Amino acid sequence: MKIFHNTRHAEHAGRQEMFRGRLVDCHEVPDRLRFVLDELQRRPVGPLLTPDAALEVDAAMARVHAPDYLAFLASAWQDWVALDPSNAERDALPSVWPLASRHAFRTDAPPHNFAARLGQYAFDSGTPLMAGSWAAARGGAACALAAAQAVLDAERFAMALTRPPGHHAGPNYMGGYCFINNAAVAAQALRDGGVQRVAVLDVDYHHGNGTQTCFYVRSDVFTVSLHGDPRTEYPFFLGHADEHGNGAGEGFNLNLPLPRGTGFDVWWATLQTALQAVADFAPQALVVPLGLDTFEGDPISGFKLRSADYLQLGRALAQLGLPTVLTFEGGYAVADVGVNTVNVLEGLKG
Ligand code: Q9C
Ligand code: ZN
Repeated sequence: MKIFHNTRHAEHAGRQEMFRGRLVDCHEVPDRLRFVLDELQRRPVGPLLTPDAALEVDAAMARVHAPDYLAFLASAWQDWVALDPSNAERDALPSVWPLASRHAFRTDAPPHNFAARLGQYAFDSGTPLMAGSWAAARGGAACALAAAQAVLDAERFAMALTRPPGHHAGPNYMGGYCFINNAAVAAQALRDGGVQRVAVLDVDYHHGNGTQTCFYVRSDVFTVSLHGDPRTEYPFFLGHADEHGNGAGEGFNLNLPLPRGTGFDVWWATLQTALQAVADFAPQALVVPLGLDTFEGDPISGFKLRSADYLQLGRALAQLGLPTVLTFEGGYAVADVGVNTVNVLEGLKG
């Protein structure tokens, strides 16, 4: 198993996120990835690599994200500081949104004001953007592309070990601690490399709204997500059981929402449904947005998985018998995220 890690991840280190009317310390911190790397030192599962600098990461991101969104991200920090020089000491968080066109706010007259532009491209105020966010997110996309390339080159398993995470980022928006959708970049890279059918099986606690949206009208990428019920859980506005895909994509999205408080037995039974759906699609490759926030000790989530359960998850994923790319998503019980992640990888390797 090849593991591509993002050497620039720590350049993204948001200070605070808005939560219910106040700023609280960020959950998505650089230590998360350090704990995984530390555990990989103790229990190596494969070589730790960095992506080849020759990989065409900008082209790969542009296959998933809109050009204006990528341009926004690339200059966002500089534009934030230009809005007010003292902003250099503060992370950027949005505070005004256009909602959707059905609410009669115009989308045909894009604002010049940076605070407005940030609101245009972000769906929550929990995703701080700072000086190094773009470099870190772009470095993560390179890891996703490298992992997809490794699988195209006949590696059975490859992981993009990177943060910030990606599965909440859509074609033209950030949110949920995510900027670039690494799983979508990997899935699209597999398609572009000649894989005809790709399945995405998202096991993060939160619905993979960004990935679902990237592929919602397509039949070549089947998206499945097993997550906390959006009626009570973030991201709230997508992830319901009746979202099956649209147009050519009808029947190629499956959501399996579960109530907050769900324990391993019910989660495991639901995972079997997800695995069967993936198998029925008969994909030639699999992408797994791997969130470890299903853990019982996670500070912001509500499932009750234990550390040993992640070995089982790894074994179950391996039984699909598919070339597999994993991306590192959520998981905020920082001291346990390394053990839980490497448990999945050990289970995969068998
Ligand atoms: N104070 C991922 O797991 N905020 N994103 C919840 C908790 C959003 C999670 C509020 C959670 C986003 C990749
Ligand atoms: Zn999550």
